[in-house]
Formats: sequence, structure tokens, C-alpha cells
Amino acid sequence: MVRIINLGAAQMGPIARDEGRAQVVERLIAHLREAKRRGCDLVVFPELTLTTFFPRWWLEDEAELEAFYETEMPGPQTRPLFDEARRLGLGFCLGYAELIPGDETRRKCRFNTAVLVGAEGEILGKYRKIHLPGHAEHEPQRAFQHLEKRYFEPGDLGFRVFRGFGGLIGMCICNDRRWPETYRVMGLQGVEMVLLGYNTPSRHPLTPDHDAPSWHHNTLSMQAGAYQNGTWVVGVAKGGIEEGVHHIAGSQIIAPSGETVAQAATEGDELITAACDLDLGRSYKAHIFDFARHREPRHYALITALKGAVTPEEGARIEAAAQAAREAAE
Ligand code: CDV
Repeated sequence: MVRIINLGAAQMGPIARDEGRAQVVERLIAHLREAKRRGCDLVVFPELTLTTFFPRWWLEDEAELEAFYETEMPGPQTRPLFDEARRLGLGFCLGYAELIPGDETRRKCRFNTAVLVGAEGEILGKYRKIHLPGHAEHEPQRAFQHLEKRYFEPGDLGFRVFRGFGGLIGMCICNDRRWPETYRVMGLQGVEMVLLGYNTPSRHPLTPDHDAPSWHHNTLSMQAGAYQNGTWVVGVAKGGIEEGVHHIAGSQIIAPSGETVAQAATEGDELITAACDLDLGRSYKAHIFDFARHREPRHYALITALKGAVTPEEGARIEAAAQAAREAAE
């Protein structure tokens, strides 16, 4: 049986700070209708789709900050999106800022989240961004700030893989795409398609030498993740100049070969589509990346033992200790 997902990657142009949810949802619904016209089954929207990328600002007023978050999904303002998707028979993946209000039994939590929604409007899976870039302190000397470490907690749901659309679907968000561990943890669960949205400024205030290769780094990371795990990767941008900050666009649909099969040509609202055969990953998973035959996890102890890099001597010591512990357990 052929397993094809007709996929739409729904790139968004800039979203202004004063653009209301209703206006944004209208833009998303326009994407859904175009996706339906082109025969899609599943539509992927960017990271923090519903608002401007607010982590660029230091916000002290809690009410002003919390206005950027959703406390329920769907909520009253996102219900029309769910209703229209269901009417059209489309699934979608939506990134948004999630606020879990605190009470006497739990503390308040904020996450950078994405949900995978089935064609009947059911939530098939949820992911909370794990690799949060940027900083937590006020750094007004920067041309613009990146306060994800202040406004979100690292995700607590892991890199799970969900059954849906006839295949195995995983999610990650923006900066996660730069980390090989993201894809490999999902690869070890047989993932066949990774959906991700991003908001990536083209300027890096602290590392201007990263500006020119910014586009290359985006493509490189996603193509490598796809190839090394025999999976489709779908990267969807919010691009263009948003509140004075330019974001790279270039949304891409990448095959398990690591080759990009569709790519956005503009920096605005643009839908790109591809018929994604989930079985294209099989030959990679069965041969060059047959994990069960070729992986050597006994040599990967440092990956889970360490957070930051250490000296070669310390690395050798940790490896040897891991080896000794293994032998003792055998
Ligand atoms: N939203 C992001 O996670 N952006 C980061 C930038 C700050 C480098 C990214 O990895 O694209």
C-alpha cells in the first residue's frame, strides 16, 4: 500500500504586534483553503504562529506578556481554525505560546508548544520546545533581544513520535532543528516525518559572522536530520521584516534522501506542497542507517553523561568509567 501524505508547508510573512488573533487566524484559514484546493492532507504552520515573535522584547508587565499565550487549545480565538480544518477534512500542526495557569496545586508554566491535529479536529500529539535559545536577562545593548529563556521553560514532553496520517510523525520547534539529538531520539522511534516551525532572525547580534551563512545553517541542519534518520523533514518559517527584525524564510520540504523537494520563493504568506511518500525512508532505515546493525551506543556515553564539553582527559575518564560500569553489570 502506498503511504503518501500530501503536505502543505504554510509559511507566514510578518505578524505585527498589534495584529489580533482573529486577523492571523483568517490568514491561516486562507492557507487551509488553498491547501485543500491543492489536495493536501496535512498543513504545517510556523513556530508561535498566532502572534508576533514577542521574545524580542523585554516585557515587565505580566498582563501584557500573558496576552501572547494561549491557555486552551482550541480556545475561543482559535476555534474557527479548528472548525474550518475539520470542515475541509485537513489535519494541521500549529505552533503557539502555551500558558498553564498556576493554582494551589501546581505552579504556572509557560511553554513554546506545537500540536498535531487530526482531520477530525482531534489533538494527536503535543510537543513543547526543548532547546530554548537566547537569554533570560535584560540585555538592552543588543540590537534586539531573544528572551526565550525568560518567557518559556524547557519542554517536559520529550521528543515523542505520534501515529497519524498513515505514518509516524514527530515535532520539534525552531532551534531544536540545529541539534542532531532531536532527530535521533525520534529516529530511534522510527519517525517518518518531522514537522517544525521556525522564527530565525537573519542577523545575529552577538555573532555577526553567522549572518551570511544563516540560510546555509538552516538548510544544512534540516537536510542532515532528514538523511541521517531516513525521515521527511518539513521546516516552516515566519519570514520577512517583523517589527523591524528581518527573519529568514525559505520554508522547505525535505525528503529522506536529504534533498529539498519544495522550497518557498518569497518571504510572505506562501504555501508550498509536496506528495510525501513515507516509504521513501525505508531504504535508508534498512541499509546505511540500519540503527540496530550499525549504531554503537557503548561509545556514546558522553552524549547523555555531559551537558557541556570537557577536556579530552575528562572525556576519557568518563568513557572509561562508563565502560567499567558496563562490564561490572555484565
Ligand atoms: N526561535 C528560535 O529558536 N530561533 C533561533 C535563533 C535565535 C538562532 C534559531 O535557532 O533559529
